[in-house]
Parts: sequence; structure tokens; C-alpha cells
Amino acid sequence: MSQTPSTIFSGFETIRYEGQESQNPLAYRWYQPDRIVLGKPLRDHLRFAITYWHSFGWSGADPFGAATIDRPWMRSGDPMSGARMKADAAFDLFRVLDAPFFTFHDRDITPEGVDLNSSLRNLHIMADYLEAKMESSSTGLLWGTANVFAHRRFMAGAASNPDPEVFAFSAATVKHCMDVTKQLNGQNYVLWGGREGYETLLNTDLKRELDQLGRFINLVVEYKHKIGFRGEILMEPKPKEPTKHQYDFDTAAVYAFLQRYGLEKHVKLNIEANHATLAGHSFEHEIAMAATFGLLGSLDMNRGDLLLGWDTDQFPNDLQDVTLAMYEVLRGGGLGKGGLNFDAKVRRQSIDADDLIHAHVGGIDLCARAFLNAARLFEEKTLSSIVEKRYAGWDSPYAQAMLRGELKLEEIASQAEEKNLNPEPRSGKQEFIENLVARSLF
Ligand code: XLS
Ligand code: CA
Ligand code: CA
Repeated sequence: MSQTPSTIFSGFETIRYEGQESQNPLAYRWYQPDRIVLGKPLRDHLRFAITYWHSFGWSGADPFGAATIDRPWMRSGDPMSGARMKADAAFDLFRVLDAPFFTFHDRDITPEGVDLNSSLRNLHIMADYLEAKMESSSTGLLWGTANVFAHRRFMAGAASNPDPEVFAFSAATVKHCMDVTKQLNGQNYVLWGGREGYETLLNTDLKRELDQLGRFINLVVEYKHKIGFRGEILMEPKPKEPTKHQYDFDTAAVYAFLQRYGLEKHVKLNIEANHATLAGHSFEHEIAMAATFGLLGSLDMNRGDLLLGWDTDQFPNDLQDVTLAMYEVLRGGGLGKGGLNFDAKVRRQSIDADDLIHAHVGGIDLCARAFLNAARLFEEKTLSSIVEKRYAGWDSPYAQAMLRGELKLEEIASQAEEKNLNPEPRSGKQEFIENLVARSLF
């Protein structure tokens, strides 16, 4: 294909690993893609992805002020040529960052048409454009998704809308987004239930809405098999914002939902750090819960701000936090087809092209460093042997008999009475273990 046209990122060279001694602000100090860790290259453990919407769509507008971030494609008179300019810039940034993957919504890569059919036509035109760009790029698609939450038609939900025509409109949109994700060899397909929730029970039939959502996800799973899409279907939990009560509140709520609608073996989760903390959990808690239920799919690495109660979608910068998250990923058996997606945006005053590059370089390096720390903790087994020892009593035949259901409640009771049990409390050693972790970080 022809050479990449000049973009706002053209002046930047591809970022390389230069090691910890480097003084170059635009170099990786920790992310050494080919370094073998736990038997495979770092690149394949981390599978970093750049999000289309925040990186190329975010204008910096907030409820108190207009756009601050001005990109050439936002000024293009013709929406489709704007979409092509945006794609050219996107692939140029992927080149600069040496990014293995990207992620997008239909509305990020292509403008909304005048009606459903013209929107779908635009989507396929732009998918072909991206496919051609991908031929000369080393960046693949981590996941695609549909934006069925921004337009006013979705204000009362997509699948959970009281109007069946909105359900059908959303089904058509998701079907085509799945087709396009398959066409671009996407590793996963994500469903975030942006408006799948409610504001007040006074106008809401909760059971109907959940049944609609359950049907919708079943349709998606059936269609995945029909077209032979080999990626994972991932739901993304979020407790609130935009709606007050979201049906996919957190990992535990989504697991209950999946079981109720017979989906727990067919759907995994895309877990976001910022959504975990909005739900009152830590990121590592959500990862560990998902791994426990067999639902660990992929991660959105963007964090919130503890002083703000909303979804600020910031790049990760806390080494210990991310190390604990990566440690749970390793304990959970890794991410498989998933990866680490930066669903993150620069701040409103970071208006230069290089601000986006610095943000990603920092995020990528922080995650790589955290992963290396987590891999060492995982390999050394110091933490896991403390936990093993703590539960060792459960390996005894007596404990196993209780656990396997071989003893009834009254039998357990009479044995306890016979021995006149008086268990001695043992310290949980939390501070000792926390010190181990804090001292081991490099
Ligand atoms: C919004 C979500 C969204 C999903 C993809 O808060 O994080 O960006 O990741 O629709
Ligand atoms: Ca978010
Ligand atoms: Ca997200």
C-alpha cells in the first residue's frame, strides 16, 4: 500500500527499549518486548492495546467547557475523509509506540450515517480501510465493540430498552461490529452495557430488562459460533455512570447474570481498574474473582482518582497497585486472548501530540515494570507458600471429610463436642506480608 500520509505523529520515531539508565523521555526503560519471562516474551504476556476513542476521539470537552484538544481530523468538512485522516494518524501512533494491538467502537472509526443502513455502510467502508492499513502494520486488533450508548436513541438502554425497535437496532449494529471484528482478526469482542441499567424503579420493569439483556447476549454467542469467530465474547462490568444502577455492576453481579441466562461458559470479562474502584473494590479483587469463576478475559488498565468519584480514565501510575493486579493475573493463569488495554485519556490541558505519546510510554513502562515485579513474586513463591501454610489444616482427612460432604452437620457437631474443640486464633500476619511486598519492588 502507499506510504502513510503525514500525520501529527510523523515527526516521532518508534519508541525503543533503552534500559533503566536511559535519559531519553521517549524510551522504554522496562518494556523489553522480546525479554523472556516465565517462558515467553513480555510482549505476549502483556499484549498492550491503544484505544481509538480516547486517543483520537477525546476533545477535552467537559460539562463546564468546550473542546481543548484540536486534531486535524476533527476539522475535516467531510466526515468520511475525517475518518480516514483519523485512521492514518492512529496507525502512525501505533507505529511510534510499537503497539501490538488496538481497540475500537464502530463510532470511533466511522461517523454515524443518516440512518441505520448508511451507518452500517460507512462501518464496512472504514473496516476495509483499516484492513488495508493493517497489512503494512504490525498492530492487530485486541477487540472491537459497538457504541450502543451515546446516541439519544439509546438513552433508555440498548438491549434493555422498553422499545423492541431499539433492541433490534442494537442487534443489527452489534452483528455488523462482530463481522468487522472477525474481518480484522480481532482477538475478542467486548460488550460494555453503557446504558443497560436504570434511573428509577418507578418507570422500570427490572425482570423484563434483565431477560432482554440475557436474550441479547445469547444471540451474540450464537452468532459468534455461526460465523466461526474464534475470539472470546467479553462483558465489561461497571457499577454506575452513566446510569445510577447498572446491571453489570461488578464481576460477582455479572457472574450471577451469566449463570441465570446459561452464559457462564460462553462469556468472559473485560475488567477495568477504574470500574473496580467505582464498585468499591480493588482492581486485584475483581481480577481474582473473575479468575475464581473462570471468567478472566482481558483488562482495561485505566485508573480512577481516589479524590474524585467518577470514571476519570487515567493512565496507570501506581507501581504497587499494578503489581498486585499483575500478580493476580499470573495466579489466575494469565490473560489468554486478552491483553492490557489503555482505555485511558490524557488530561484536558494535555493538548499536544506528544502528550499522548508520553502518556502511553509511561503506562506501558509502568505495566511492564509491575509485571516483572509480579513475575518475581510469583516465581519465588514466598507469598503463595504463606497462603498455602495458612490453609494447610484443610488438607487433613478430617477437614476433607467435612468439605466433601461426607459428614452431616450433626456428625460434625458431635465430633466437635467429643473433642471439646477450642481452636487457637492465629495471626494473619498482614503487616509482615505487606512489608515483604513493599521491600521487594524494584
Ligand atoms: C466506559 C467503558 C467503555 C468500554 C468500551 O466507561 O470503559 O469505554 O471499555 O465500550
Ligand atoms: Ca471507563
Ligand atoms: Ca473500559
